[in-house]
Amino acid sequence: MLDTRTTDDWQALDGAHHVHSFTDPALIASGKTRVVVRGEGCQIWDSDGRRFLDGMAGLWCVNVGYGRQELIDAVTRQMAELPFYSNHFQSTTPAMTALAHRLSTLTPEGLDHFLFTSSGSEANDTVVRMVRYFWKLQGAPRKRIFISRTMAYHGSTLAAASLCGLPHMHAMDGGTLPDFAHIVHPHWYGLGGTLGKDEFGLQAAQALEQRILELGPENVAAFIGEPVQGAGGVIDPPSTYWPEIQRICRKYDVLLVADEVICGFGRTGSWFGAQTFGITPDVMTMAKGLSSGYLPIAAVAMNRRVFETISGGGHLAHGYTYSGHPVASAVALANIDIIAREGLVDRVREDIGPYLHETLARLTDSPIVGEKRGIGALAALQLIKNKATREPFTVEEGAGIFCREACYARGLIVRAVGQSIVLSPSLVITHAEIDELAEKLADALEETVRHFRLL
Ligand code: PXG
Repeated sequence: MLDTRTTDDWQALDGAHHVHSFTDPALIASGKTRVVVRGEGCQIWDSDGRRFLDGMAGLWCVNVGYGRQELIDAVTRQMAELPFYSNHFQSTTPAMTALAHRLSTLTPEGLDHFLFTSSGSEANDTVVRMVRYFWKLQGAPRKRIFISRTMAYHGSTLAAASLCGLPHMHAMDGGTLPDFAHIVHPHWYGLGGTLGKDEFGLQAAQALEQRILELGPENVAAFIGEPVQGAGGVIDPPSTYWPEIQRICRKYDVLLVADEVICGFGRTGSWFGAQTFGITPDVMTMAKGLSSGYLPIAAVAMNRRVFETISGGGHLAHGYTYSGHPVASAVALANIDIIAREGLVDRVREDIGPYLHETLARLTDSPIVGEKRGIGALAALQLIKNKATREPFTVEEGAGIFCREACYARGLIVRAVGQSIVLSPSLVITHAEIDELAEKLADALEETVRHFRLL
């Protein structure tokens, strides 16, 4: 049936009934909902027929681009054959077992066991339960504390929100749960002062050792971090950082958990961010690029030590109705096939990653751009009031949001994280699209410079 509703109709209905994620409800109530109706490659269209270049791949997730017939076919086939069966009580379906096997060929050495969930938040929540269970079975039940970082995003469920290092996430419902601690995030430009990058990377990692010693290693269960912090503003750490974090975790027998929800499936130029940064975590979570967002699916990967320990505990009192959902598993398998067949991981590392970063580096000539950071198909431009002193814009000045809106007005979707403009395009983005993105962004930056009278 042809739907004849207009943008105004959708906005009115939306304001009346729909509670949005990470949005001020007042904007929705006043009819400012953007109604997105179609996607193809790296482009999306709104309900007024306006085209946008999607610099965010949806929400850091549409790695293979929109409109892939192969994924639609995989869904249709699995729907017809078996739309649902669970993995509870000794059952499986071929799609979920095949996906677990396929993932074991892609993850770092030893991470061969997979527990499926439907979202990154559930995956990280699951990690909190599994890791505490692991230590209990290891005879160390006091090891319960999780250490994460400021500016981290790990999800919106209770435990995942406690893992986050974003003050507004904690402020909403009165703080974190017990047994969550945070250390500083490794952002050299913002926090490094006069230190060189490598030295700062080591210092930022050594904050973990200090915190473990303060809390007592006998109380610390795990450290969790995104290889590159995404929603916190695309913070790629100095190369000294992750190996030092790994050394400290091993020294105190603290499990190392990599949250690969954004970094997984090619985004940093390897299948997983851990591989890009040369570490082997004990546990990893993944979501988003696992299915390129076509259906909700996520996973927790565990190494042999973790898996064998929790297997020794008998009946596992954990699971979700949709763990390993066959249709989501089928689309994830087909998505991984596309990434592998089209060489998208190598493409990020050797082609579009370098091209994106070279192109964006030219924008640092702007008086408002203090730093370009990121790696592979993850990038950010830090907007700054005074380049010489690195004086930042305040939240009230809102340079980030001003520039983001200027990008939207030019048909480019970007994210503003604080006073940074963040990009995470599909891995199929072309050079011509990167040129278009940079042109629109340069223009939006110019408008922002004029608005804040920086010339
Ligand atoms: N870990 C990381 C690193 C994420 O980026 C999650 C976990 C949670 O995944 P789910 O599937 O439960 O959303 C995420 C999600 C933003 C933004 O502000 C980013 C995410 C979610 C919402 C907003 O860019 N990433």
